[in-house]
Amino acid sequence: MKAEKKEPSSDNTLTLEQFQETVLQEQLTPLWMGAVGQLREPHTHIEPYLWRWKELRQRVTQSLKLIPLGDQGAERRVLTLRNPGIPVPRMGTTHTLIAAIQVIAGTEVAPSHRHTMAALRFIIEGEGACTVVNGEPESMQPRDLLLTPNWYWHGHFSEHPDPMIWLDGLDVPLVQGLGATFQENYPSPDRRQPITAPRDESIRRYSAGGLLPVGDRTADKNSPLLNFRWAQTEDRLTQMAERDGSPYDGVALQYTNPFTGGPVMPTIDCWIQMLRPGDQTKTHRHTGSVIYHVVEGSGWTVINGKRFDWATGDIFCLPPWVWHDHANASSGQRAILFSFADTPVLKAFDLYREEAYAENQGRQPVEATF
Ligand code: 1HN
Repeated sequence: MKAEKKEPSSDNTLTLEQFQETVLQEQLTPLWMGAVGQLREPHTHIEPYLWRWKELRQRVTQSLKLIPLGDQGAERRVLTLRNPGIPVPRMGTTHTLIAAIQVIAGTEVAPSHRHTMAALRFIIEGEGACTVVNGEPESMQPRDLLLTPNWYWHGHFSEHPDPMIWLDGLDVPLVQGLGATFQENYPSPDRRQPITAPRDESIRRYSAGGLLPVGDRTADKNSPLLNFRWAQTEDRLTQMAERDGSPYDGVALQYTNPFTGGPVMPTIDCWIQMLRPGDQTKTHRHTGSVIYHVVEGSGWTVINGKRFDWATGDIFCLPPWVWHDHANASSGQRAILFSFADTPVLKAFDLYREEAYAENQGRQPVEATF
């Protein structure tokens, strides 16, 4: 007779401990073993962190000499900023977004490609470079915001000996997490897309905000204005600063899609904010993660009790649902922060929440410095 072998899972003499141990091996997690605790409020492996411009600039400048662009080198000369909570070689400045620094110079060309990740570029320094977006060259000037939405062809070229350095922002970890990453190269032998539109045509057509060309309205969720020039942004900030300001954000402006009034791209919201001399905001927290770039000035941001002092060029990240407030360190100079966030995604699915810090006159205590 065949010896009868009893499966442990069918043994009704199992203790609870044996049961739990056994089912864990079977890829089953009893909800009563603590998993519910993870759901009471956001838990994240993302840490607040700050990258200093002095160091970033030095590294990106070194990369200019070490790695060529093109077939014998890199497709893009990019250093991505990896959060300490994310293991190598994964990408992530937060759990949904990445920031990166890119440089091109001389007569270099970064070949055209397209991908399902949405991208933005905030220009930091240099001159004489363009991004070609779906056949239209967008000229880059310091502090401009350029857009390269999901599945738009894009490549870069330089026409000036000096390096052009910019901040790239993309929703790479979000799209990876949703299992929707696709990328393809432009299908021509030299991988350069033909130029089919006048340079900066999107500025000509769409930068006046309230006045839009009849017949151009589309159902596209992406802003048709692909370059928000700094001169206009700064003018609006300066005018708003005379009277307005939020207790949590200072003088904050959202870059918007002129047709919808909504965010510039469906997954990424972009802001510019000014902290006037001596401004110090109150503390709040919200769902959604944010990456900040210091455009000008110096100050600090307190994140869950830790103070991060920043100066021009620095980049820092804010994990979701952390207490934060900002201050301008100067009593004479303005401070300006550019930021991008995943908030449109949260808002689209009714997951956006915001909470004010109640104690201590609305400002969290500082317990440590970065
Ligand atoms: C990318 O395609 C660009 O097109 C820049 O310039 C940075 C970072 C991660 C993944 C793709 C670009 C990027 C990127």
